[in-house]
Order: sequence, then structure tokens, then C-alpha cells
Amino acid sequence: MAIEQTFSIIKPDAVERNLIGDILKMITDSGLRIKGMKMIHMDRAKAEGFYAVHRERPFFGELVDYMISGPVVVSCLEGENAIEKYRALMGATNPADAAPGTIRAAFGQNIQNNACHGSDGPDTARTEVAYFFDKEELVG
Ligand code: IDP
Repeated sequence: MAIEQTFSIIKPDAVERNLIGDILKMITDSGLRIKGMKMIHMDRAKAEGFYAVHRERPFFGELVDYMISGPVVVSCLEGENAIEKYRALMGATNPADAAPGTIRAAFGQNIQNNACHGSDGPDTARTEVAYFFDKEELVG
């Protein structure tokens, strides 16, 4: 199976509740490696650009408000089948539907404040990693 990279965000609700370490532990326990990582506080333009694909959805404004409500931890993760593996580890978008043992089942609060983001495919992964990281920041 191919070695892939994917993009992760530990979202503001999880950072606020001091869950960075717990979530990173789940990520590294899954075998994924951290290629690059930083804590940032997005401004509105950065968050709107990141979620541009959702611009027409009714929750877009609230989603952007939430994503800029506090700092987040962004990372580039690497490993075999990393994109699918991380999506499975996160669980369903709505924590109420997320399987036991997933990050969102453990730490998500509701369909919006769901603790983490992960890229949904190879093209998105490439775009999202490049949106937050320069090449020289991917040192892992
Ligand atoms: P994903 O994060 O599981 O890929 P998407 O459908 O791409 O899910 O949605 C992006 C983010 O938008 C979700 O992670 C969540 O924070 C938020 N979101 C999705 N659906 C809703 C909704 O119905 N109400 C409010 N926020 C939502």
C-alpha cells in the first residue's frame, strides 16, 4: 500500500479543552507519523479560504466563526494509506454517529464542534497541506 500524506486539524473546541495530547496519542498510536506540525490562530480570510468548498452551505458562517474562535493545531501526517486511515480514526462527522474508539466519539461535542479535521482524498490532502505548510516546514 502506498505511503501517503494527509492534513489534520485539531479544532478549537479540542484545543480549548486541553485535548491536544490525547488526540496526538491516538494519531501516533495508529502508526501515522507527524511530518510537520504547528499551533496557529486562523484569521477569517484563512478559514474562509480553507472551507471555500462549503461556502454555499447554510452552516458556512458559523463554521468559520468556530474555526477562528481559538487556536488550532495543524499537522501533516504520513503513513501507509494515511488518508483513509486518518478518516477512519476520526470517525463520522457527527460525533453521535462516530464509532467507539474514534477521535470524534471520544472528544467531539456536536456536528460542528467535532474535534478534528482530516483530508477526504489525495487532491484535497495535497492542497490542504500546501495551504498551511511550506516545504521546509515538513521536516519529520
Ligand atoms: P468532515 O469534516 O467529516 O469531512 P464535512 O462535511 O466536510 O465533514 O464538513 C466540514 C465541517 O463542517 C465538519 O467537520 C463540521 O465541523 C462542519 N459541519 C458539517 N456539517 C455540519 C452541519 O450540518 N452543521 C454545522 N456544522 C457542520
